Amino acid sequence: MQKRVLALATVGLFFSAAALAGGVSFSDLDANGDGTISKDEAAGSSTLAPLFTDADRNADGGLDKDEFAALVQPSEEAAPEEAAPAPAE
Ligand SMILES: [Ca+2]
Ligand SMILES: [Ca+2]
Repeated sequence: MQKRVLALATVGLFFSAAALAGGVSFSDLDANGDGTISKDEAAGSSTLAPLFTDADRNADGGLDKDEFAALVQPSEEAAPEEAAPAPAE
């Protein structure tokens, strides 16, 4: 069991959005297999957790496959929505 924890910790060190695309699948993160990565499930990933709110584009509290795909592989075809005002203050 110790080995597994170490392996997970090591994965976490170089876990990035790019690594998400390369090494971790949607189903790996969707621990309960309900088709959505909940905030709790995302919390298991130190990289995905801080990205969660951004990635949850429809703000329903979970990442569906489309949202996850957009996160790990920013689409060249998707219409940019960067113009949306950010509630910074
Ligand atoms: Ca889930
Ligand atoms: Ca969502």
